Amino acid sequence: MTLTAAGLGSLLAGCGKDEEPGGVDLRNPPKGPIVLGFSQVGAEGGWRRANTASIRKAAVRNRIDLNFKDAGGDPKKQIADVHSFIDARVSVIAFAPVVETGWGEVLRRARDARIPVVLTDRLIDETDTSLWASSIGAEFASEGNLAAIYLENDYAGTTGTVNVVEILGANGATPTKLRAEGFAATAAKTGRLNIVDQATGDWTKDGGKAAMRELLERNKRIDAVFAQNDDMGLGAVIALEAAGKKPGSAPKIVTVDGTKAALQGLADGKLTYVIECSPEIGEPLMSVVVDLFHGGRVPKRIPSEKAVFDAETAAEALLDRTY
Ligand code: GYE
Repeated sequence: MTLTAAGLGSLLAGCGKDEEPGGVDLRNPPKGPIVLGFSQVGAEGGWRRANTASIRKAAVRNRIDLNFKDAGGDPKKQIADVHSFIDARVSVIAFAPVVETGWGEVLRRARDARIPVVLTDRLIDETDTSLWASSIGAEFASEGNLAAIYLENDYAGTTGTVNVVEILGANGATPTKLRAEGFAATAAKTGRLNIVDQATGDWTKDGGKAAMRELLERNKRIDAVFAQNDDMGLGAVIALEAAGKKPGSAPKIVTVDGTKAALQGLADGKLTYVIECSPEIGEPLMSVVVDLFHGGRVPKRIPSEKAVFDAETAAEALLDRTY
């Protein structure tokens, strides 16, 4: 078993105020190998595939046995998968929740079995925050804030309201809720951006295309589109072009994620801005898993990277973007 520098560091450092203990008795340290039960949302698009690849690669690099299960977007299957990790007595459980609700019972069972839990990417709706040791992911409300700020800036020096439609991710997921809240909060501050309509695109390209068609039917004037992820935004581009529009300028389109396909769309002028939400959380996850396995303390919250791309910065980032 290899102990990474990060793992060793926090093992020796002891505990800070915002840190949570692992479920392990230090007087009786566990012996390797470390087994991580990881439950993934599914394979709905480019971001998710890159997230899975990052986790698989980091597990190999950190000599962690990965018991990987794909929930296929089904919340019931995902909870059953987490139960199966407890039955298998894995060392640590991590999961990216399909939806926020329904987690109390299985997580209390994991706690009783002294198996530490890490949330990745999304959050859950449980008031007892001791049910998980750490969470790693993006601040989704900030991504919504940034999308609105960049869009609004483009209209500086002009007058009148800007009609925006929103393409939402799947119901019940943290980024769907918080990206919408962040966008709406910033839009409400100045009143410049007028959110006239919303449709659900389920995170997929096809879903985004169908949602955009619906929005075009229902709304005479659309100045801008906020698509909550790249895949849906790229689907919207197809629907807009089919309707004779010029996506990227009329209407403008802002998306979130930062996949290669979206950066290419930006460089080609078909998208206006892309807010980055990095899927590469495999390494920080494995570092936390190693620390928990050894009974070390870990930060309760580990934020992931973000940035904003336009056509110019996208062309640069494309040179080394792998997903
Ligand atoms: O934006 C989307 C994926 O939870 C941050 O889920 C993730 C989101 C991401 O399906 O593309």
